[in-house]
Amino acid sequence: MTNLENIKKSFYSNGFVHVEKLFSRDEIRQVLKEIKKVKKKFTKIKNKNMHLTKDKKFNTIHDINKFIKKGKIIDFSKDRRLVNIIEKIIGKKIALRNIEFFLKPKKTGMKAPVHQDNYFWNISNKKALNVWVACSASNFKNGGIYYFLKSHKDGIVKHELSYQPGTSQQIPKNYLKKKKYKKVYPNLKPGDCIFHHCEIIHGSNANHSSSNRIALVMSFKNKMAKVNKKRWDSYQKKLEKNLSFLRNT
Ligand SMILES: O=C(O)CCC(=O)C(=O)O
Repeated sequence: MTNLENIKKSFYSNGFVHVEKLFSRDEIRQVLKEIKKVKKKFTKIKNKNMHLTKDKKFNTIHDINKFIKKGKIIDFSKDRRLVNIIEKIIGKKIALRNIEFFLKPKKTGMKAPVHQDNYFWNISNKKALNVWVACSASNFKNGGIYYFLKSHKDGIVKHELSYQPGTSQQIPKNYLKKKKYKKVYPNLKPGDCIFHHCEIIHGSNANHSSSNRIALVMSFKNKMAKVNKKRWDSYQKKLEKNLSFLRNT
């Protein structure tokens, strides 16, 4: 079996696959420099795509691809090493959906509530995934991403408002209690990537540690994959409810 076939097999069996050292430390340093620049830009423009911690540090910034059109981060989204893996998993001809930063600063970085990405994306044939690029170490201690193993096999689950910034909906605790999935915390080094299925249940804890946990997240879909319009519209209303709650607190 080729390496790409092993990656695909692991992805569909577990719901995610951890690929070590896909990018070099030097490439990650370049990305970190760009992240700094984007943060500066967002400090000036302030909009609904960004969420701050209680001590006013950037926690998440979404829709980065609407604000930057060139540079190392955009190059990453077209990088052959990445594209080969994505095409093996969801089929040829892929489209970038979104680029986000999950910056989770030390001490005050906020949790990402437990969710499934496809609850937000509404892609009917599920030919979509997230690429989670570690730009720092990421593990159990510093609020690293965690997964409920094989949970993508059970389809979309009911969510409720999270009342949290950055990830507006969450899966109720009693559902997870009933299902008894195995919860795993991958241990990533800078340059490692995770490719995760759009329906794997996942989240991350607050970062109380003394080290930042920085991730660049890019989502892709197969070009032919269609968004379910009715579900999309219904989700937009739920998103607005969460945003409105946050605006008024
Ligand atoms: O990085 C995190 O803390 C959460 C990221 C996430 O939810 C995602 O990549 O879908």
